[in-house]
Amino acid sequence: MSTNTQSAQLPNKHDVRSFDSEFVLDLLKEMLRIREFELRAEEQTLAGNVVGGVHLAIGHEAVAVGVMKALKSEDYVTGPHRGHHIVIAKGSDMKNIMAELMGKATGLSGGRGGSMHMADVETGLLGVNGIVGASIVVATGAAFSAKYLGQDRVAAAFFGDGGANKGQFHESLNMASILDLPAIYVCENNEFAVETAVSYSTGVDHIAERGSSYRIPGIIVDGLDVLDVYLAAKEARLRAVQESRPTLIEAKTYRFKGHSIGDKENYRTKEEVQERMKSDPIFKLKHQLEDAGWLNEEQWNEMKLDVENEVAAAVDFALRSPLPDAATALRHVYSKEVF
Ligand SMILES: Cc1ncc(C[n+]2csc(CCOP(=O)(O)OP(=O)(O)O)c2C)c(N)n1
Repeated sequence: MSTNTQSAQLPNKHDVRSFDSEFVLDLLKEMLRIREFELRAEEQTLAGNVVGGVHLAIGHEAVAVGVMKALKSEDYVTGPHRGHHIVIAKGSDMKNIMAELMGKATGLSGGRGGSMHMADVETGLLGVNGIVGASIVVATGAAFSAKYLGQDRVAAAFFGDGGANKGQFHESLNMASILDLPAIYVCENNEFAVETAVSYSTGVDHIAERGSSYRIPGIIVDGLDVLDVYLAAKEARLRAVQESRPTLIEAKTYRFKGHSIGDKENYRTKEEVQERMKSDPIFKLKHQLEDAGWLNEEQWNEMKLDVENEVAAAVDFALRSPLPDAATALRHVYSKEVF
């Protein structure tokens, strides 16, 4: 049960008390689960237990959690190479996600995809993808299929500011507009594509402005504020379901870690990162909850312990899991189905 009385008014992103307290506490826990997973994934990578490249999404938690809470479980989601937060927020089991990072048979994609290529059709996750821009195209196709089949579901694509400079972005938004597709395009603008600053690579001040070229509403949100992201995504889903029209959301965020583990980060200063970390989305919401009287130190410690235990169990499971049988290496390479 909620501890606050429900207001008949629409929630206000500046006032945490205009939301249901349990709902907001859940947002906090979801972000904490992602943060803890990422920190332990980094540790496991540095210990040599992870195969392939790993791109951490520390700083992006509010984007995935805010969008996913606005979606229904049957909705489709795609994501880019930086995707652990998306996979966790969509609802996949952390044990299988950690095992996938370690290339184990129990991994979400049977240990064949690694950090950048996880899919979970059961949860509607059509895959995170190492090809920059590909997530946008796949979600556009999923939105088309949902509309064509008359299903009451939408498709959301997550991608970076670099992804928004790829041809697929423009082709997809144009197609979604002319075909009236129930699609939500979520640009996680973390200001860099590897080492290239968005101000250097992008011909507009705000990526959301590009929506107008395709008659698509473009919404700018504070990607470090989960309530702001949630409200925009809710509006976008409503538009997708009621009007079958797409939306472009630009979430202004920042990645607190390097592009991938091992990045020397010569393109920005330590001071800049430290300054930006003062806007940590998790601590922002924690303070809002404390100010509202909905969270005290004891409850926070309990929440943290729960999350730490869950992630520790995932690491343990992954470490103990077997590698895939070498005899199955060619399985899934070719499809037997012919359409
Ligand atoms: C088609 C393609 N080109 C280049 C790359 C190499 N690459 C990997 S990540 C990346 C930058 C992506 O930046 P952005 O889309 O802003 O996402 P971010 O890493 O900032 O989350 C590039 C160029 C790739 N994976 N795919």
